[in-house]
Amino acid sequence: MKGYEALKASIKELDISPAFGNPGTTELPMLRGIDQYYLTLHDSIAVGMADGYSQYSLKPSLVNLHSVPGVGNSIAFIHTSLKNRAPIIITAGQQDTRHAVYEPLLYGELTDMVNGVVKMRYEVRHSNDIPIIMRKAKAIALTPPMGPVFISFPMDIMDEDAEYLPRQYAYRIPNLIDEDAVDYIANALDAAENPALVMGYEIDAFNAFKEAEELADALGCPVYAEPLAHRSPFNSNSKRFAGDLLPGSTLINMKLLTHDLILIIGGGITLYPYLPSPLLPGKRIISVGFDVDPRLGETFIMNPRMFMKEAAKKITHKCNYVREDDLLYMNRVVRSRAVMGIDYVMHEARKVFQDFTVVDESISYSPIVRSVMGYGHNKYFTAKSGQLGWALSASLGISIVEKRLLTMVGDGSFMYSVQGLWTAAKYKLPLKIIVLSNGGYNILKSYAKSYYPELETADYLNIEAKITDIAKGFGIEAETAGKDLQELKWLYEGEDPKLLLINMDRTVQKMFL
Ligand SMILES: Cc1ncc(C[n+]2csc(CCOP(=O)(O)OP(=O)(O)O)c2C)c(N)n1
Repeated sequence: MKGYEALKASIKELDISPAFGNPGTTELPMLRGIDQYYLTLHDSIAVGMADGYSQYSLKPSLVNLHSVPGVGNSIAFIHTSLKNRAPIIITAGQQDTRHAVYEPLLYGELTDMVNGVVKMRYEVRHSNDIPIIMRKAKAIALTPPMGPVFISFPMDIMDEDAEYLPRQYAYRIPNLIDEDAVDYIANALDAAENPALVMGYEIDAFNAFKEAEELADALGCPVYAEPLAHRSPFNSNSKRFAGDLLPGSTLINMKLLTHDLILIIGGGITLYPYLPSPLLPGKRIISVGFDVDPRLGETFIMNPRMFMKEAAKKITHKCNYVREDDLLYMNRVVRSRAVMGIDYVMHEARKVFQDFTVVDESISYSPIVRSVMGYGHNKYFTAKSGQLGWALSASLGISIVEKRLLTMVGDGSFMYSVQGLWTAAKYKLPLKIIVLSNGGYNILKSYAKSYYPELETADYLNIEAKITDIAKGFGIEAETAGKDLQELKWLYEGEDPKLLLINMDRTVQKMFL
């Protein structure tokens, strides 16, 4: 057996397909070992595609990048996959080791390039090591908090003789539970006067919605979503759901002012922009999950689903929080109809795409997209890093396993990975894309309005592009919505990839303090 055949055997043994990539000559030796391959027309899109696929299916997938140029082009996406806790195995071809000493074309220190953005990095030195490092790579990618790993494959090693010793491979999400810690936390909840729950992405990643609601009902207290959750943190239809925390320290402090104990489960606190107040002064904060943050307070590493199941049996009911109805909702919808505001657009979009999974990069519209479309298992995804271009790329990957998928992107965001449309057309991936067009970088204008008013009208914050023509150029059907948004039904029909452009109100709202 040769090195590339050992790679093939490992991929089969570990069930880590498909592969997403953009190849070069350095990858051709290893590509003989990879069967199921999706081509993307920018290297980084392959990483986003794998990220979406693997987060949705909780199954590692492969990325194949082209040595220094491909890895370099993809660093922001790899960083996003680390933040997103996406279990992906990133590979790249490396120059032939027999002349590496001359630093030939395409040669570079690949493992140094990915330093800080992956959980493990390794350059294969001997073909016998391929199956061994692949086993380790999968295990590390899947160990919570999950994330990307990187392996570099020098060209010549793929044609060396390789030994492959088959092994039985098993992986289970750890059912870790610490009974003493559960008692300790249950006592803390009992001693608290007015506790609050903050839940994060692990509720979705480990499908713990039932246990989360049972715990919230047992306590009777409100559940807030962690700020900028990148996937669903709670069932938003529950009467205990108190909405998203915003990512500013002052705003969080105000929201949680009346609570003395904050129990964070399966997530954390993401901040932006900087606000001068310290975070949650005087509060007792306890975090539970696989991905806990000791900067916030006491931490306990446990499977969050198992923890909630056990804790719900031990605590006493103490509050009776029930979310108030949003009585002004229809008022906002009607008022925004005249100007094509986001409340109207989302009200109409929800009627058609209610039970779809949403991939969101709508930026300034995101708080409303989240609240109208709602949270549930595998129902909402966005990038945790703030990087643009992710949503279209991730949607390509998710659409391999989920046909009912709606991608909501801003016109600015759309342009970062626009050639992803080619991949959608080539593989007939059932994308339904809504581009919310306001002619520029609205969030930057809004930020400027609050902090740097002289920049609000800067011309470089405006962008105009013929988005429907661009989509058609890649072979995607595209329409522009009229005032009554009838085209949403057209977008819904069939399984071909389609794009709908909605020309939005261009007023710059004051979104920041
Ligand atoms: C890769 C990358 N480049 C630049 C930015 C900075 N950035 C953040 S939001 C934004 C504008 C997004 O515009 P759009 O998608 O149209 O949404 P809008 O703000 O108009 O709602 C930019 C350029 C970023 N986050 N990521």
